[in-house]
Amino acid sequence: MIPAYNASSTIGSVITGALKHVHEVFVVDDGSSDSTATIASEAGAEVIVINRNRGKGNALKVLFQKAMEAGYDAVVSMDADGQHDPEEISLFISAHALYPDDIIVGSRMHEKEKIPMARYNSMHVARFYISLAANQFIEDTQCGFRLYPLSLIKKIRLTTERYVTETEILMKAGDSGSIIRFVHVKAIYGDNNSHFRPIMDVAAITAYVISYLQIKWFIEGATSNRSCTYSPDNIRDIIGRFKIIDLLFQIVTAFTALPATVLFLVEYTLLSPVINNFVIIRRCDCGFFKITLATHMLPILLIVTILEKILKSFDFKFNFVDNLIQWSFPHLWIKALPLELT
Ligand SMILES: Nc1nc2c(ncn2[C@@H]2O[C@H](COP(=O)(O)OP(=O)(O)O)[C@@H](O)[C@H]2O)c(=O)[nH]1
Ligand SMILES: [Mg+2]
Repeated sequence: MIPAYNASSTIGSVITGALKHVHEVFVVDDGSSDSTATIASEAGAEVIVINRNRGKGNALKVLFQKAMEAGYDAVVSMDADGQHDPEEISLFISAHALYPDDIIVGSRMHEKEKIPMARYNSMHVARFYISLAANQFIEDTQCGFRLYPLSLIKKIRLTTERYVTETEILMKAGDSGSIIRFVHVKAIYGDNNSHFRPIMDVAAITAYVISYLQIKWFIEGATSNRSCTYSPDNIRDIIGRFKIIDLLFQIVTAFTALPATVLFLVEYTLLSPVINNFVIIRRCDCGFFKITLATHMLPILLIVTILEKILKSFDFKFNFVDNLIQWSFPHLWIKALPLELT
């Protein structure tokens, strides 16, 4: 399944390539002003046209629905802009044969040098928190090249939009006990025209992840031996059903994130003799301290990033941000090995 928006120059070859590996390709053309829909159907895809642009998240929901109605057990999603090589679909299909119940995510993190540094850094920070929310280490949380078992998607209620939805799926699937594996895929960054807005979309993903974790840690902090907190009836999803309340909740949790992590740290430390709370964090063997420290680095990082940008415009070459990010967001998953497929 391919969500597409103004992708007329690449969509044809993506579909032709994909049809070598799968029987059918579904495309959602999302209010494109170019000939994406015509080219997609000429290339052999079934195209669903949405007249007004509603974003990648909505397109994915429409595509999941379509694939379920068509009776499929699993789907591969990929981008329309040529950043994913259709030849690599076979990697996902082989992985699915071994692990039919698990989500398989493409990971590009092994090709750091091919990814623009700002993008790589935001992916590194994102995976730190999204892995904590998903109860397991996920190599690349931002890659749209994935295989989803549809039985798993049916158990999740999706309340977010645009680029947040793919993050929401990983957190909710992992936090309800599913395993998320990865296969290595190529990192392809050419002169692509991205629709991703570096400030607005990163802010939207960050705010959702913070709001999700605060509810998760609130529940985990007060209960013993509980790692999975997600269900479609839990408090986070109830809030998510009301758009304005959800927005307010995300703003409040973003502004209270620093004191809240300190409170969780205290709860983690003081309650440990009585109950086995925060089990996943205990399994990471990192304690809550590193998480609290990392979270307090976020505003510092923002300031350093702005300073570095200003200095770079005067031709001073520094790499503070890169080093600070590697140091502040360490790999926490000592006991749980990354779920790579060999
Ligand atoms: N249907 C639909 N798909 C979108 C939209 N925005 C992005 N996409 C899809 O998501 C993919 C990734 O988006 P892109 O803007 O390239 O983000 P980036 O690759 O992360 O920079 C694109 O190739 C499209 O397939 C949208 O508004 N509607
Ligand atoms: Mg792209």
